[in-house]
Amino acid sequence: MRLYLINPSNPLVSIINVKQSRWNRYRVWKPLSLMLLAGLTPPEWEIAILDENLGVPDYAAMPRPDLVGITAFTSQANRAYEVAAHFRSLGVPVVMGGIHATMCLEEAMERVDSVLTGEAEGVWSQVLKDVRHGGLKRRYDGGLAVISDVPTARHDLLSSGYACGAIQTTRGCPLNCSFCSVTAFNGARYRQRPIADVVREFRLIPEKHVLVVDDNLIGTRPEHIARAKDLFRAMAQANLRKHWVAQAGINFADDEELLALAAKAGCGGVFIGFESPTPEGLLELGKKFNLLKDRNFPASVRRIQRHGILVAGSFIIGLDIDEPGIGKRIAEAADRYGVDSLNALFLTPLPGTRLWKQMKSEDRIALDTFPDDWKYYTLTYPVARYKNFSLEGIIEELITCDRDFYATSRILRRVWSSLWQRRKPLINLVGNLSYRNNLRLNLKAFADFKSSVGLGS
Ligand code: B12
Ligand code: SF4
Repeated sequence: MRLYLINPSNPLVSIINVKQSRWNRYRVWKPLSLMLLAGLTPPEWEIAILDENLGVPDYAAMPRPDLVGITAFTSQANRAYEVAAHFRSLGVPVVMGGIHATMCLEEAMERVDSVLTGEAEGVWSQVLKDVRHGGLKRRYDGGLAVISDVPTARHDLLSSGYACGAIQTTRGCPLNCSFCSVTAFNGARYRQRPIADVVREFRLIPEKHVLVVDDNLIGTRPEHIARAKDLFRAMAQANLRKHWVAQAGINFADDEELLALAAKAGCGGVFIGFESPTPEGLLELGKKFNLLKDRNFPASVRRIQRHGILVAGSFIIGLDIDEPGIGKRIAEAADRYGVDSLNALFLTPLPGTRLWKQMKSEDRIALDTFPDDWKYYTLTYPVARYKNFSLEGIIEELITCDRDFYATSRILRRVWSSLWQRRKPLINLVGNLSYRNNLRLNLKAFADFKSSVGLGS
């Protein structure tokens, strides 16, 4: 029995042809869900994981599979349906799973043979049995898996073409930000994998650099932090020799022992969602957590960096309280906080989130020709009706934000300070130049976007 597991591309994101430049290997990330699904699949199935981000395969020239499994974030949904249509026209059954199919069940059910909502661990073997017996059901619901049932992903199946491996050590997030799909998918349940499983799996990752895909690496409560410390201790003890980056809350900065252990375990960088430069903005987004303990952001960032860990800061633009000039204000805040890089994104109503429900009820979803418009739900295009901005106006704010933060004088200051603090100056320089280079690509992408949504160029 032959199984194809497919990660569809979004041409607006996958502007990169990996084969054109070695550096592009650093800009594609492994689809861990498919590697994990492969880990759940019994050996009688011959599996190929096909990641369209490495180039779209010539499906017609490939042997006919017995089953196709497709994953998709919302931004990949319409390409997922195109791929599904191709295989269904050959009579091959197609199962879809992942965040988009879970949040937009009816839409997906109209376009594939079967949808698996929630997590696959508890039901995937049943799906495969049903396929063998010709009795595939229209819907399976995996709910939330028992965390110790998460198998080791098949790292051997996708070993070339990428600079970084991927692993997951926790699922979910204890917080509940209005714009985020994670709590919509997981409930507010935060689950931590057994430490021995994580260490064993780390050893199987062929790459030296690893993305830890957790939404919130350390959690919020004392017991979460204690377990994170135990994990880092075990990783350091196992002498894994991996360099990894992860996402964490700003509370990562609050515990010197945690930081020292993370650095010892190989942590080289952390993505932190600052979201808004004002307390009102944080309240609007449901991220009060960042305001606790009279937080001093520059001091927190500095504490993390002192352990040789780079900080990438993320902000959201287009809140109801944001006013013209917000782009400049975000760039100034990020500079003041001292982050090594800035990722500013448009407020985007993703299906299933509180923000989606609110904007839908207020008729504020601007790009709503679905599934086609899902391709713009990358957080890098404005897709809603923003309170104080036109679509053109908000694009200008984002361009100003990026131009200000990545101005040559600011890049040089950041690189100088990382050199002075012996904190990966080369990575800092390359990272900043790469973001700056993207600014040109973004201008082209915005011009194309404006003409396709009828705003002129
Ligand atoms: C790693 C990651 C990335 C990586 C992608 C790596 C990759 N190629 O997969 C990078 C950094 C590139 C990325 C980019 C983006 N991401 Co992202 N990302 C994640 C993150 C943190 C982890 C994904 C992961 O590996 N999870 C681990 C796996 C095991 O979990 P899983 O995917 O849910 O899979 C389980 C089930 O869903 C199910 N399943 C999944 N697929 C399938 C398929 C079949 C056939 C079956 C049966 C079952 C099944 O079984 C699995 C095991 O139980 C998630 C958050 C999250 N918790 O998922 C956000 C997340 C998926 N990303 C999100 C977003 C918004 C984006 C971006 C659009 C914007 C951005 N700038 O971040 C871009 C778009 C990329 C694109 N190509 O269009 C949102 C998506 C929401 C949505 N409705 O789509 C999430 C949920 C984060 C959030 N805060 O809301 N992302
Ligand atoms: S802290 Fe991050 S992962 Fe958690 S709910 Fe907020 S945005 Fe989502």
